[in-house]
Amino acid sequence: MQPIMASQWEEFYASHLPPPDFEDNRTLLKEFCARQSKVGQRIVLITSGGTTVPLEHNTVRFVDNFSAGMRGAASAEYFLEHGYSVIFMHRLKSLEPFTRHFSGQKFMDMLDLQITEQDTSITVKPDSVDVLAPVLLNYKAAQETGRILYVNFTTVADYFWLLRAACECLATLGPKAMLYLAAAVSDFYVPSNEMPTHKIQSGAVPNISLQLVPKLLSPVVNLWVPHAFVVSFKLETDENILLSKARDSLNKYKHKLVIGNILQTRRQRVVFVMSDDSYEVTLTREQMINGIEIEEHIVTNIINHHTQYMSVHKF
Ligand code: PAZ
Repeated sequence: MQPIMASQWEEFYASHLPPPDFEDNRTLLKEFCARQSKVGQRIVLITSGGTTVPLEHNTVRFVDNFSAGMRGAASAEYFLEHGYSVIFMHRLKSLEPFTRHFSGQKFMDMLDLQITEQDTSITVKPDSVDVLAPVLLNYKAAQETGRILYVNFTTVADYFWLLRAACECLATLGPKAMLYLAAAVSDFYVPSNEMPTHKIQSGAVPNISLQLVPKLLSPVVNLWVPHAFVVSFKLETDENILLSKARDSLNKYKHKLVIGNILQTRRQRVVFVMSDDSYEVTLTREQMINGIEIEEHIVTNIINHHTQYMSVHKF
């Protein structure tokens, strides 16, 4: 009898341990999905931010990428506004829904400090109330209704373990589950058995050999959540290949939708690629000046496709 060959993604799991907080996150994911499923909620799993590739087991140095997590964090807010429950699976310390509006010094600049002999108080500056209030209102609504779960990853291996665990929980929701894979996942990694244990010394130029990270879309679509509405993102820097790369990905993995974007223009233009159609979603200059975010339009468009998908795919 021929031995059964493990696929590349199976080998990746076999050679990378789960992160230390994995079992806790798995429990949180299970409980969250069970609660949302009980009340008939639609759930979107949003992946957001970049993964790191450690160069040492005791990691001092790692390979990273540009992703700030803006796409995922902004989209999470719009999905919540449309009544979805959200699993926000993000890179630790990348942008998060709601707090993203006040990153850096912005939050401090919104506050006034009054110190008297009797007491100390902090108030929101009058001209900042209009900015803070709507965000705070939406944040509190999401928290109080328990419609958002935050889980985080750092390395590409953490991402792998969390994604599979999230899919296991989402599978029970059938077509009501959506995957919105906006994270910028590393394409290359240093195999565990080729990685030094300790910090690479600075005396000599290291010779680092990278391997291809297996693509998870195949098990996601075929094994883990075969009934879910799966949306992936494709980032390129060369406009000439964007559409063909997006279409290649759709043809290969047979999921529902690929959203293509170009690094420099990703905040104002994306292209939706489906099996039978493709179209652009863009912001005008005026919309950008008025603070409209492209994620608002991306999310509205996707929800229309998801609703249509659910109407023909009963579970
Ligand atoms: O995180 P961000 O807002 O800075 O950028 C978003 C993005 C470009 C990472 C996302 O839209 C995307 O294309 N993600 C997939 C990248 C890829 O693997 O091709």
